[in-house]
Amino acid sequence: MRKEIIIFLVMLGILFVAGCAENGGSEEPAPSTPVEEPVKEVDTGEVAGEEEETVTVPESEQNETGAKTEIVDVEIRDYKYIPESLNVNVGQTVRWTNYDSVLHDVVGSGIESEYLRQGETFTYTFEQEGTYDYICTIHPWMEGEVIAEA
Ligand SMILES: [Cu+2]
Repeated sequence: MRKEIIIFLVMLGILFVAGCAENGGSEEPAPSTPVEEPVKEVDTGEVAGEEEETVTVPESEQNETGAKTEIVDVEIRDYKYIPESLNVNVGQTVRWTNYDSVLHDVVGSGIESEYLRQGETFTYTFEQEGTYDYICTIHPWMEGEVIAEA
């Protein structure tokens, strides 16, 4: 009987030790909670990066508006100059484009283009301030003007 009691006590001791080992194992996940806090800091860093990307978009738009001031377009469409009256700064270049299937030209105030076929362009740079009236010599009722200001 003593041997059975000793074996019983030994088995109880093994179970007790095993229980302590399991409790010790269950305590290990607890330290994992502080690990989640550094992850939140990384998230705020990513948001700051997205804000920097949105700032770069307006810079490209500024470049586009700067390029538009170099050449100003006038359309020749349906026997009209569009716009009929145009204000530019001295030194700027105006580009006329004929969108009609018939010939047109741009003549007057020192401006003299060739006959422009459909899709052809004519450019003139206004070096002096003043009002430049011009017409189409083929259709003299077509009138336009460019006002160059210093
Ligand atoms: Cu014409």
